[in-house]
Parts: sequence; structure tokens; C-alpha cells
Amino acid sequence: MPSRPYRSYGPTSKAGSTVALTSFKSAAAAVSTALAGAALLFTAAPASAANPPYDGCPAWALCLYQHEGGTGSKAVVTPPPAGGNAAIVRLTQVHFLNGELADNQVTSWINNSQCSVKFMDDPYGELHPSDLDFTAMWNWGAKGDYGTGTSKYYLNDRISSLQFWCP
Ligand SMILES: [Ca+2]
Repeated sequence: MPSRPYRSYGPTSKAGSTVALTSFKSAAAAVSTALAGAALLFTAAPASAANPPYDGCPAWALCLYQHEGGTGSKAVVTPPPAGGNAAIVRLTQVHFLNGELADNQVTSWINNSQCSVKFMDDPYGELHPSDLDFTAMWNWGAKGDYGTGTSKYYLNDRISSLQFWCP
């Protein structure tokens, strides 16, 4: 960044501090990039290990996570369009981003869609009613967590299908 010494003699001393702050940010970004590069070089851990909870779920989607509290690999499920009532999604056909099948492997979820979602134990839950859980429509950001110690821990790794109702 070019230095502009004439600014420091004027009444606008704020400009000088802004330049300094920007430089600091650039330096911090460079350090972060270097650290990220180092981590890639020296570890073989999956990138998802460091993701924050419920990370990267689009504002219109239902996201399923393999581990508790929105951690682990996720599957982004696209709801049907408005009016797409009773659409069934079978997790026997859905994979997490790490390639593993989502069937009987979901431990938490977040619903960023406006749709309600019914979660079922059977992949053909509409034929063999096996309701496990439900989240209402117009309830953006609703979460489910079946991790150890949660009130619904017994639902862990059981969801095999889900049904959207989209207003
Ligand atoms: Ca199941």
C-alpha cells in the first residue's frame, strides 16, 4: 500500500488510522492464508472437522448433518417449490458431502425453508407410518439435535425419509 505522508499533517488524522487498520487486516489475512496452507500440508484431517455448527446451509434449504449440533458432513436437501405438498425425500437416495449415505445416519438438522418437514424412520414412511419428528412451516432456522445427552437422543441415526409440506 502506498504511503501518503501528507495526510498525517492535515486535520483528518482519521485517514491515517484507517490506512493502518487496512494494512493490519491485509497482514492478518496473509497470516490466515499461510496457516491454512500449512494445515493442508501437514494434516490429512477432513476439512469438515473444523466447520462451525450448522455451517454452510443455504437460506432456502433443509440441511442434514452427520453428527450432533450441526457438525460433521452435511447433506443439502432442496425443498419442493411453494405448493409442493407431500413431497417425499428418501434418504436411501441422499448422500452427505463426504459420500456416505444419509439413511440412518442423521444426527442433527436445520430447516431454513418455509416448509414444514416430517421425519420418518422408514424409507417408505408414507406407506408404513413411522413418524419420528416434525418441524412447523414458517419456522426458519428450526433445528433438531439427537446427540448424546439431548432430549431426543433416541432418534439418533434413525431418520430414513422426510416429507415436505410447502405453503
Ligand atoms: Ca430408519
